Amino acid sequence: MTDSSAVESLLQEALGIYENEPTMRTELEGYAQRLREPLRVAVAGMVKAGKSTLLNAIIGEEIAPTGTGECTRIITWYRYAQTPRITAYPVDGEPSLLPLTRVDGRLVFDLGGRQASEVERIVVEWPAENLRRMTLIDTPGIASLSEGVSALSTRFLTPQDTPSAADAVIYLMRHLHASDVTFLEAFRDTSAASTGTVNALAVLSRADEVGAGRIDSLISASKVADRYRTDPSLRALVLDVLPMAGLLAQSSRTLRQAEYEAFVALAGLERTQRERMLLSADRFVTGCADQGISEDEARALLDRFGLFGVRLGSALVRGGAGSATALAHELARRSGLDLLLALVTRQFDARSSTLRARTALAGLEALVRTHPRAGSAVLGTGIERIKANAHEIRELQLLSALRSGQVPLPSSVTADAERLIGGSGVAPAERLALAPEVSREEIRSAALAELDRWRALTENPLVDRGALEACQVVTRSCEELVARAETGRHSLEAVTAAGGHS
Ligand SMILES: Nc1nc2c(ncn2[C@@H]2O[C@H](COP(=O)(O)OP(=O)(O)OP(=O)(O)O)[C@@H](O)[C@H]2O)c(=O)[nH]1
Ligand SMILES: [Mg+2]
Repeated sequence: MTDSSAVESLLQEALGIYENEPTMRTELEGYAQRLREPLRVAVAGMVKAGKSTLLNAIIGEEIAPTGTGECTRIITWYRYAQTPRITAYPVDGEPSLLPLTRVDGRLVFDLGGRQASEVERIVVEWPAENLRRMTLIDTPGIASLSEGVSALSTRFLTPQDTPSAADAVIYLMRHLHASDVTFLEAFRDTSAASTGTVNALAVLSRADEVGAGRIDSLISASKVADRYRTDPSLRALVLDVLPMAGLLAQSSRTLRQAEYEAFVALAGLERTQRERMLLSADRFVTGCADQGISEDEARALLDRFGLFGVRLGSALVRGGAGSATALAHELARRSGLDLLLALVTRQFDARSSTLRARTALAGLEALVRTHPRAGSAVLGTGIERIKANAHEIRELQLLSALRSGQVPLPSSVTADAERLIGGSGVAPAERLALAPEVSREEIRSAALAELDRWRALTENPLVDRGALEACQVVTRSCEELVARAETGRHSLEAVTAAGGHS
């Protein structure tokens, strides 16, 4: 039985036990619904970290409000639908549809005279490909200037008694602050109840500003991200850290022909002249006027790409980007967007059902604990049984424990253990550190070698008791890899079907 179907049956059982309690039923039905929907990924971080800009880059359109408007203070959901629609849910009263209004290509939310504080949430349904695999939730900045707004996001993402409204989080930060760690700890512990799993990705955002907009800014940002990746306080809380120039990513995904032509004009200038122009925003605007690019156009280019993006764009055209499409692809790649999307695929999509099942289990666990009823003890037993059998959940728990240094494994094998349980991605080749295109036979033999090694460790009397359990989880992961390579199947059943060891 897959995680989801076992959890779904348990939720059905719970619906029977709480039959006459509408509030509990609604909560339980909500968890069941979440199992069937795409993964919910929140974009979170401190105020002005670049969350909405990044979200637009992922969606590929400028639909989330960025900058300073009122609507940046409202929690906004972006769900896949074939027909665009925006619905506002007020704190009091019935939901209402908002008009689909665009200004300069950007979508603007017209609240119809309401204040942002009167709106509980906005739901945007939008036909964007990336929303098919995950529902994105844009959240107002944590530790924002307005305490009320900050508290809104914190309550939403890290509530006291229920699991988080998000199954996973992309957390943006410009520098690592104590409050980032505090938030990520709360997200891990609340969302996962007592399970202690890790389900966040960190983005070092606005990476173009790290090197003051110089062309090598992204390299400097990568070095900072590398440092954060090994930072002891962050390692146990996030699966990975990635630098990103979100503004560049957003603008490359929506690059216009006229912008491409402006880059071509800049690339055609004599070198010293161009470099002088690109020294500051003011010089750029003045210099553009001499080239027949109006002040408005020059400012728009800066707003959309930043000085770094303008520098990089014209350098890429000089380097041979021969069309708007070619330039857009190259800018998106350099911005870090492609890597982030690949990471989301590896770490979130591939674990989607596990993460959703985990949310539902955490919700049910909290509900049974706070509202025990005659017969509800059986639900607790059911939760424990699923958790013990749901190997993917145990992998996520172990990952968090290994990374926070709680497991007394010899350091020589810790990195391999992390990788085998999916720390670098859950695909077999990723777990075994093999090239993506290797044959199934190669995967099988590599997995068998690992299996032997980890079995030997579990049988070694010198291995500490605390480490033994970890070795058993890793062994189980190896068994699954072998079974999968042998049967070509992709689930826990593969092991049982192969007559293996569970
Ligand atoms: N240079 C640069 N500016 C950026 C980048 N990402 C966002 N910005 C700018 O930073 C400002 C804030 O960006 P938003 O995307 O609105 O940030 P946010 O985190 O959603 O802000 P709040 O929702 O208000 O907390 C805007 O003016 C963006 O244009 C980036 O990668 N580079
Ligand atoms: Mg925002």
